[in-house]
Amino acid sequence: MSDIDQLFSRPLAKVSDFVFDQDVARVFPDMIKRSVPGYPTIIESIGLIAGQHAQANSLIYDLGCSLGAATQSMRRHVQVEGCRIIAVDNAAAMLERCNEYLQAQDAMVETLLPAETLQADLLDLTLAPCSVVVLNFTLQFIPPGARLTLLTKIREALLPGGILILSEKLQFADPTTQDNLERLHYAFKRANGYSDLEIAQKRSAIEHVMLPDTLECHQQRLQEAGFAHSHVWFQCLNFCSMVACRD
Ligand code: GEK
Repeated sequence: MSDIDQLFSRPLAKVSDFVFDQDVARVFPDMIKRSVPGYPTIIESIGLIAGQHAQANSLIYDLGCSLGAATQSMRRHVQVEGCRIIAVDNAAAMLERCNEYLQAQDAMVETLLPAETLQADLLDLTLAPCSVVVLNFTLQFIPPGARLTLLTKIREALLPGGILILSEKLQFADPTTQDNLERLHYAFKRANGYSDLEIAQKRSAIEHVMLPDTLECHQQRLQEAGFAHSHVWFQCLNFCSMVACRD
């Protein structure tokens, strides 16, 4: 169903800012797997973590769901009664493809958690009370000035005992750490078949669109948003995932 990512393989006269359009939707599973170290492990583990924290008769949100990989994983792992997933993205092309994947999953497995998709900007979205919220590599695309407001909105919507799973690319304050992990990430991409040209053009396309923070910045912002506790449960190179607990 997914094509090989060759979007940046030819020299481009001008590299435009990255957008989640039909071309990206077509190659997205291949692109994210070859670009984000540990992505399959993170997706599978999101299902396990949600399975531990999802509460009966509650909502689960997958915010910035793309093609719904985290939603599909949670549908496989969450066992409690009466749960429902709302998968939200503002990109129509991504959601169209997400719906196809969810329908294919429905056709293969009989008893799955109900999931619906919603096209909306996360900054305009009103969240209903929920037990689990997933932001899997989404916050880094939200304008930095709006990130605390979004996290506060999530914290306020979470039920007692509720959690946020937050995965992000990390920036490092120490230049040596930053340089080492960035070079290792490029080596990872090269080992997965991306050329130096593809890596450079993708980097130009993304540099004004995806703005990573340091781990310390995330931890402080989560605290400011009112989360009682947060911890890292996964890190591979400069990519990490955290769990933040409401109380
Ligand atoms: C996964 N979680 O595979 N409102 C709604 N959606 C947004 C917004 C916004 N303001 N900004 C960006 N997005 C997925 C991967 S990708 C990460 C997430 C990446 C959406 C955007 O359209 C895209 O689908 C997603 O956030 C980010 O588990 O490509 O590195």
